[in-house]
Amino acid sequence: MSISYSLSPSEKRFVGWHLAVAIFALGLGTLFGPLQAFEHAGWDVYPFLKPLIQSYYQGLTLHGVLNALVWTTFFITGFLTFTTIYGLQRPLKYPKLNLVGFILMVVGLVAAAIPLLLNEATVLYTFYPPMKAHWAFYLGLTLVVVGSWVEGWGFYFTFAQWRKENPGVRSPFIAFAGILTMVMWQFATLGVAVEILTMLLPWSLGLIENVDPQLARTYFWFTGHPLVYFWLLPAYISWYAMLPKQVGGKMFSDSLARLAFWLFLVLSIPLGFHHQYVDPGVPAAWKFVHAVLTFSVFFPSMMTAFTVIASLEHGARQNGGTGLLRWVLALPWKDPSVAIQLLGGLLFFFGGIGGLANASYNLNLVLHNTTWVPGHFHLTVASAVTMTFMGISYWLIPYLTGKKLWRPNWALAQAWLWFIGMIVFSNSLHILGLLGAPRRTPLNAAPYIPPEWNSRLLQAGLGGAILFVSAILYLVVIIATVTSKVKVTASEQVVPPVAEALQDPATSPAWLDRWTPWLVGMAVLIVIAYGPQLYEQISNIALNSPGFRVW
Ligand code: HAS
Repeated sequence: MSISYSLSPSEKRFVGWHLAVAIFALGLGTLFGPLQAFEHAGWDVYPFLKPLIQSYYQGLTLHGVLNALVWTTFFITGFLTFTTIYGLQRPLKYPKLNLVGFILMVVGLVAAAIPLLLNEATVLYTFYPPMKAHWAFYLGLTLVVVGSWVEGWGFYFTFAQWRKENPGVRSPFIAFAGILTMVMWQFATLGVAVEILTMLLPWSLGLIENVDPQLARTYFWFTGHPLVYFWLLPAYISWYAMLPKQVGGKMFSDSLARLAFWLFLVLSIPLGFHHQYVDPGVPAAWKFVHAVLTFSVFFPSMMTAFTVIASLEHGARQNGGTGLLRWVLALPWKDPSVAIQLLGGLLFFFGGIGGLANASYNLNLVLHNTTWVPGHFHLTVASAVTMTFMGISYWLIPYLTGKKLWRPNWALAQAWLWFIGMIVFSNSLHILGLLGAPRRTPLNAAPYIPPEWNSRLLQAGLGGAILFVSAILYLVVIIATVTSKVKVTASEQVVPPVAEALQDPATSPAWLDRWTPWLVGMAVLIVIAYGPQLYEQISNIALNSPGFRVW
């Protein structure tokens, strides 16, 4: 079924505002990335940024919060607004509710940004206590999360209305997958909501004196791990259902795509202890349970790899592609939106394999807290996810604004530079990690650097420089597109790419379109994997650590 629906001008503006905030955050946050890389290479510019930016750690916190939290959350809520409206081919049921959600997110962002910029919240993006930030930072983060929930409720009302009017009809994939992502996020963020509301906020306001850092970490990673799938699933929506159309093909299997999303719903949350393998307060048996569940979430990712590549191959063969692997060359590599997503997917193979190394307990003891970990997440969130979001923006922004993408060749160069820069950068971090270099450390200032790290530190600086050029190119292309005076003609209007499935989705099993069993499965698994430990840690709560300002 091809979709001919179009968003109204106000809906386009609404989605566009989400993207504007997201891209602004990316633009600002990404500036600090190369500064960290340059510091490693011995070109420390932080002393010159005073009094604006006080330290490496303030820069690192801004980088992590703006890129990992703000760029992603705003882009995703905007994109899911699009997939809900466009997928269901109907306006939001309560657009004002969604507007309230967005306003809450923006107010929260401003509230968190003030202490961040004033160096009052230099606690990195994981904000582990006992490092203590200004209360406005915690309040701001809470408002961003609550605002995204409110937007999610708007999607649910819209979906419920659609379902009422279309009983028995298979839900359109992009709307289904977007709403599922939001449901997962709403359950996942309960951890951080409890952490902030019961501990960090009252503590920072002076209502309680001390916190329990172990319990806080458990709450945090209840959210922190599924957070990575909240970033990834919108990219998967594009890979499963949009990229195939962009390459001239069809979605290889609607059923497999749905199954993968259901598995992510069930499996994303109950595995946070793989971030806490070294925490003394979590018993080994529970670390083992979470390790097993971590390896099970590998399956939907491999299903994704096979299904998406099958769709790409189908598309490439429609364009005359032949051979066992030569068909790859028949993909539209000149289209920047396609190329950047393919390159992001290729990097994700390596990020995923690194993730499996992290998840293996014995290896984790070697890798944890080394630069290997940022090496891993620059291939996942900063490559697969960010490159896909950039690729989406290369068609979505022209669609929303009615403007032509400015200089597609520049956008193509941007894609390849990000790819090359990330290979250089993440390779150096992975190797440095294996050599024992600690993460979150201004290595240039460390007195213990062995000579064998030097060439890799320089490599990190080089990668950072290439990524910096790519980021600037991205911003230039987007700003020039939005501000261009030239409107497209009717025949040049972008039609959002939504692929048809090879087989009619109506023939796929009905249980792949039923929410109850999967929601129950998710809840049961969370209770099994987290219930006993949460009970144990809460009943033995040790509020014994005062706050520290280590910056
Ligand atoms: Fe991770 C730490 C384990 C995936 C992000 N991870 C992190 C942190 C972040 C992060 C931000 O077990 C650091 C947190 C912090 O600050 O402390 N991660 C995994 C595992 C996976 C995984 C097992 N991570 C992700 C994704 C992320 C992300 C996705 C962001 C989006 N991670 C860990 C562990 C740690 C960790 C431990 C803790 C480390 C420590 O000690 O602190 C798996 O889900 C990965 C499975 C994925 C694959 C790849 C499949 C390949 C596909 C590509 C298809 C290709 C296409 C292109 C479409 C096996 C789907 C084709 C192109 C053509 C041209 C044909």
